[in-house]
Amino acid sequence: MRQAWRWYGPDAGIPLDTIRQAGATDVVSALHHVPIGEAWTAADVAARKNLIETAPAGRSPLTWSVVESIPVADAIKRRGAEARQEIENWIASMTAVAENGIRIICYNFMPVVDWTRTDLDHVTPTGSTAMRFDQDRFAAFDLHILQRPNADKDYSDTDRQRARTKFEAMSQDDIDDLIRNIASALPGSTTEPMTIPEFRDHLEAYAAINANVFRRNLIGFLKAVTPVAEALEVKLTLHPDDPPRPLFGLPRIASNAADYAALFDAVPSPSNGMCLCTGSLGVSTENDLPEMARRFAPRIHFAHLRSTKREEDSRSFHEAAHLEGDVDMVAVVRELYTENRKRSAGETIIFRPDHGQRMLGDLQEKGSPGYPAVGRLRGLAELRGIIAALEAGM
Ligand code: DNO
Repeated sequence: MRQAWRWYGPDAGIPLDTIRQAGATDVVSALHHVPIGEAWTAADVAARKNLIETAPAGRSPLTWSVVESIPVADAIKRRGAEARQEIENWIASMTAVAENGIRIICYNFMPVVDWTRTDLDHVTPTGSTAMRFDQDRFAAFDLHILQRPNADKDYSDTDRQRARTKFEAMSQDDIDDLIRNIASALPGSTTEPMTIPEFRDHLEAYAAINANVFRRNLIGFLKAVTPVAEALEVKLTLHPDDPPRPLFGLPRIASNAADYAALFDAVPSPSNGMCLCTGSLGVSTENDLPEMARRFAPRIHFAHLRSTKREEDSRSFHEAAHLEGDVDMVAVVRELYTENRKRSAGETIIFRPDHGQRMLGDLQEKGSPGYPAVGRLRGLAELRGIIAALEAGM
């Protein structure tokens, strides 16, 4: 399995040598500076590729093998008036990527908000910090800060009481922090940062879109893009919802095995693939990750490997160390490794250590939340250990 590292580009403070020293050979990157919905050009992709792949004398080569992500514009998700044009633009971006020899593209289809956390630096018992989703803080945001109409219907009396207590104990700084974490969009997010009034407008635009409609919109998108992807020999990998359940009353439709099965049935094209993100899917008790890895093995071209730990209330969770938490990582890697051995060299599954806790030198850096150098290096090292053991026949 090819080992990769997400790189946010030259200004993000992590030099390419970090990737080499971590032992990865492959890079996952995107043109984060291009506004969502604007078509990428082959020249722009080539410039980024040059930056990644032109190794200084004496350094080992790196390959940009996965694009994560080409964002899917909101108009496509809602099938709004601009949807056709936006799909054309998305296809143009995919073509620019393929012209540069990159054959795996990750994307997601989450409405209004992308991956969501309430706390970015929750202190763990080792002194490292982890990202966390605290259900009560989330509900406090929804009910008291966003003040979403009818939000109270989504919570029990006890939930609402707990959210109120949480909210009343918050300082203005806490509130600002929570707004930044949820509405301002985390790094790599493929949705636009929003003010609270914009957030409400966005939700309003989804008022008539339930899970069935939303799934139909995704299938419509896939039917439009997969024939071109096939011709370009590109694999599209849908990233799961994070967390894998509806938020803010919005539908989410890539949260479990049944969701993915429905998409593969509706659009059987071999270009319709999956990014197995164990951290996102692992939050739900209904997802058996080794079983999902086995069931969808031929569709998996890219994997995000990390673990989460559900907390007492079962809806809160934090990002655990890669071999801790609720995910049976050894069993998942074994499934991927087994699938990978059946494939030809050009078809290998690529994985990256997803996220990492902030530790050691990370704690002095102001890097991208979720993407510290040392925490990810620890994650990759542990995953490499599993692979080495499998390779040795253990
Ligand atoms: C968070 C990531 C997301 C993910 C996109 C995929 O760390 O998993 O940013 O890359 O949602 O489109």
